[in-house]
Amino acid sequence: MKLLILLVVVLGLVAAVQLSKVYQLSISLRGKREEDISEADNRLNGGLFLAFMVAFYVSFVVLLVKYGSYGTPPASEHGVAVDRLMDFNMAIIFVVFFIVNTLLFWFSAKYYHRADRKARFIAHDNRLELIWTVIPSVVLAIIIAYGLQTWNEMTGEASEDALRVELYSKQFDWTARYPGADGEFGQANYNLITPMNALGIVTEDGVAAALTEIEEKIAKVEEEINYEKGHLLAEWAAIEAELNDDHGHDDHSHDNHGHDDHGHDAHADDHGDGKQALEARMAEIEHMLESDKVNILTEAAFEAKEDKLYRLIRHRQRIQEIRNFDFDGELTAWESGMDDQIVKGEFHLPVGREVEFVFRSRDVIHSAYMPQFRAQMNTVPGVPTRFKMKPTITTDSMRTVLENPEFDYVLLCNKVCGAAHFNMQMKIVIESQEAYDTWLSEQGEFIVKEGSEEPEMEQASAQKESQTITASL
Ligand SMILES: [Cu+2]
Repeated sequence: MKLLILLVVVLGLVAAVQLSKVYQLSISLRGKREEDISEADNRLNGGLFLAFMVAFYVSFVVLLVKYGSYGTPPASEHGVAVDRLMDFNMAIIFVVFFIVNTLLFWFSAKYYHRADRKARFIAHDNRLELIWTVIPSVVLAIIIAYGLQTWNEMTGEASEDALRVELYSKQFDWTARYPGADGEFGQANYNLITPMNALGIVTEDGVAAALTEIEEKIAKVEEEINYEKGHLLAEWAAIEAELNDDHGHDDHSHDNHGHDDHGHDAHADDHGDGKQALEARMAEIEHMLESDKVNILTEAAFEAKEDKLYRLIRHRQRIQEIRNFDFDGELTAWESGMDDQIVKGEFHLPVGREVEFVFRSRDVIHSAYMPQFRAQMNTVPGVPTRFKMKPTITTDSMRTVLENPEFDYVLLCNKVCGAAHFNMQMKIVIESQEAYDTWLSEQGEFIVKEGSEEPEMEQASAQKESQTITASL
């Protein structure tokens, strides 16, 4: 099909070239020069300009009527304001659009070239300069002032009793967090992100779990480094050489053999003890070489392992610092995260109550876009962003209004953030305060209990998530 279209385009171009050649031939046959343009030609072109203007305006109006609506009525308080702002801007743009284009095409048609007419030359006119400077300046100032006012209303301080919800983005899904009974979000730290603690919420158990996980990783890499066959053999050979060399002398001139920095310092102060220690180490190496933990690594892979170990140790240190820094003998900072409620797949909001959204991102810039509420905010790693809004129409009412029982509000990612960006969405349910309270009470609280299995909500939300994905596929 694509090939067919391409063929038609190519053949069309060939035909056009051939026709223009025929036209040129016919002109030269009539004994006219190619660049001679008659007044009839100019008049025709002028008329065509007018015809184009009319077609242009008709198509503009048709498109506006067909696609000009925003789809759904605004479902939030500030959504109404945003639509009003948009309509105001569009009204100004339409007026300017019609004035400018009418002048453009009308003048082209009216003043087509005629041999007996001479153009008037105006070098400068202060009055004109003033008009086309002052009018746009005033209009732009009004647009900016009006826009800023609306923006400030959306991003201004939320009221005391506003509901607070955090939306957390990562490639490629959304997570919503409710602050729980205490109304306070627990602090979060990216160093604490584990499969069980996807938002990195700071709690004592969370820190303990993250430390356990990192200790396991460190132990594994250390083992891989310590049991590298090439390095073990080299160390063994070096000790043997040193022992032979040392025979009868007290010579410590042998320096590091490139592996002693892993904590197996073979040097000792006392000659006899030193010899004993070296022999013990040799026996240990022989034993280690027989173990099935022995692995063989290239030099590059070995260095990569050492790098990894260094990074893991740094990571462990940062986790330990959270404890030193935040704990400080006071429990509240740790406790406020414990009753946080984390939901995936869909989140609920009560109708008619102000919501303050806080946005965080784990990896790249995403954008939280809630089209039916006319709301959008970038989510930026390391920089929490926020805005407030008040939903005014429940999901059920909107379904009735739109006569679409399938309708759902949706949170989308509006930044092309990677391969599965298209599927980065979350359902929003707007309902009565009572229904919302019931729903919220069914959501589990966030506590990573030591030795417990995966938190229930993680499983439930994973299920929901897979449902969403299947539904949208
Ligand atoms: Cu995204």
